[in-house]
Amino acid sequence: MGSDISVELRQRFQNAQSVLVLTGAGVSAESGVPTFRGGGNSLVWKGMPFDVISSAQMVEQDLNAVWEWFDYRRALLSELRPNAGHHAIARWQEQFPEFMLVTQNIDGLHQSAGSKDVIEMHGSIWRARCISCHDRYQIPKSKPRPSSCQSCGDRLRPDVVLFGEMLPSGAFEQSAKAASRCDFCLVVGTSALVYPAAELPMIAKSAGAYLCEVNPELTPLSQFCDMVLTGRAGQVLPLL
Ligand code: BV8
Ligand code: ZN
Repeated sequence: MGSDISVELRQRFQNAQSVLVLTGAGVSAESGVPTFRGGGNSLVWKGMPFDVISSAQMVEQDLNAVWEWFDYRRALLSELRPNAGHHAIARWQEQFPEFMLVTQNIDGLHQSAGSKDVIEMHGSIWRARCISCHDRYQIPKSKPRPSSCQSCGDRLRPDVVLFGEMLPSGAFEQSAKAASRCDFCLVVGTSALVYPAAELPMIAKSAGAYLCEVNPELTPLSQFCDMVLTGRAGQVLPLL
């Protein structure tokens, strides 16, 4: 890998006017955050596959189980730090006339690395939302989460987009708009399986953007990319 980031790729990136970066769980892997599907096995919690425990249906069925799963993940995350990949992306923020970071991750590590105006398509594990009045509450690290809504007293749920749920209003539209305007789209650490996030690189491609993927494995997106950098985010992104 190393220095064989082609001159062409580096030139295209450095001369880009409008950059869209889309990240998935892989960008946090080197920080110690388990990915969902990497390495062929999918994350399981108490015998339930990840897309069962992280689903709208489970919030209806057993909200306590959903909180147990998210409390466990927040406890894991509170010890973890952004890696060189997150920091490289944060450094790019001011280097282009237009720059947008869209993440599928809910871990908040991009913000910890200094990225601003991050579009969190799937919400944030560090926020809770009231199931009836939708009031939102920050969940401080290593502190117990608020138990009920201060406005209406109803129960809270993670402010995260679960399978079968709509994305935060405007998140997809804003991301899709950036995708249709960008001239360089970098897709880092995603298996490109989850929609509608996985549509973004294709929107960029059809709008004429140069599409570059960074992933140790090939994905369904790889065939559409102008450049596939087979490697880890923490290794590759600082080289860009
Ligand atoms: C919706 C929050 C519509 C929860 C998440 C059939 C066909 C098509 C679509 C569907 C379908 N059946 C159902 C759907 C819709 C579903 C979907 O897309 N399912 C897929 C799985 C088939 N989508 C939804 O439900 C979405 N909502 O569509 O609503 C709707 C319309 C009308 C009315 C109502 C609803 C909501 C999707 C959001 C779900 N929430 N997360 C939580 O975290 O608990 S998704 C979850 O998967 C995470 O957000 C994660 O980010 C996301 C995608 O996974 P990745 O980020 O790609 O991570 P993954 O582990 O898969 O891959 C890691 C990659 O990193 C690998 O490629 C690996 O090689 C690479 N890697 C590893 N190490 C490194 C690395 N890369 C770089 N460096 C490294 N070191
Ligand atoms: Zn409320």
